Amino acid sequence: MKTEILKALRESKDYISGQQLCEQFGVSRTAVWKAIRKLEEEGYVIEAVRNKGYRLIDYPEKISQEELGSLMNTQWAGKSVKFYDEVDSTNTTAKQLAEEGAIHGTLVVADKQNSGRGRRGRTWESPSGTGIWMSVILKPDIIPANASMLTLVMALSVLKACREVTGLEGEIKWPNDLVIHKKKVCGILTEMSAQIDYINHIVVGVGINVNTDYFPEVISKMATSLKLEGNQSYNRARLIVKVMECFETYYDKFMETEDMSLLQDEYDSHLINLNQEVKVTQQEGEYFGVSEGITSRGELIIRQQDGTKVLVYAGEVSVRGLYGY
Ligand code: BTX
Repeated sequence: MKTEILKALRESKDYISGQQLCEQFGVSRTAVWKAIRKLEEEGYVIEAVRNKGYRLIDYPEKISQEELGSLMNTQWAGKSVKFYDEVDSTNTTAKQLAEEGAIHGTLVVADKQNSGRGRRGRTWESPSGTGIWMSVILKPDIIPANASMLTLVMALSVLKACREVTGLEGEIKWPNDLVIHKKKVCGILTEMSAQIDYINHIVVGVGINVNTDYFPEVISKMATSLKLEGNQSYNRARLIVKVMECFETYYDKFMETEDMSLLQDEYDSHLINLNQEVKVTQQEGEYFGVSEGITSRGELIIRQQDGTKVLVYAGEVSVRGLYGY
């Protein structure tokens, strides 16, 4: 009820009367009043004027079930949202929910992660009150080999959403990082449960440093936040909603061809070190070459010094000069 009332207050340009809210949601005057009181306790500033009704004046910078539910205007991405104050990892929670039958597009968000995960067992710093730690559950009808491209689709979505909300221009470090001024502001972790030819579910986890002021010493040279780059705080719930809106659009484009054909040019235009020398580090060793952008399947094209073209599927491209090394 709180979510619906908040949404109605948000969408109304003028005062909205108690009577109108009662009729709209089929509840009593007392129920409306109680919901308004609860919202006020949570930090919403709601003006109440006799004979006119209620009007939302201000809202808190916090993420909550109601805040996300009342802001979300997407068709499917994040339409169903689960918010937690604290979890081990939103990817782990999302996987459990997916196994229990959560629908395609379900979004899991936490204010804090106790064991936020990066790739290959690395950790992801996820303190309370500062960042966006979230995972989207997807159940697409595509072959498992196409799933890893969804990391790229999400990278593009986060980049666009950050630009629209903050005006900051990020760059993509293939395949899964977003950097601003050569420091990491966002990481993406895509995990999948699949049979040989069938996907049970995919979880795309996103970590964005939004209002972080300080990082632990070990990552302080390589990490940044939107606040540190933009010199102001940003509303996390609004950014989450914007990411979901962008993701919905890009995902639908991805599904038209089930690859990056329609997104390739846009992705390349944001690729850090495009047409510059990069060092590719893989298990077998490392080599140098020029990054020439992605293929329609999301692989990174590297032109080696002898002219040979290599397609990088997995492994890590570390870029010379990036992070100061
Ligand atoms: P990654 O393996 O590419 O990056 C992890 C590395 O990034 C760490 O080893 C550390 O050096 C650095 N790092 C750790 N925390 C931060 C941070 N907050 N900001 C910048 N750099 C950091 C990237 O993995 C994928 C991260 C995905 C995180 C999301 S959060 C929601 C979801 N749940 C979950 O457990 N993981 C994902």
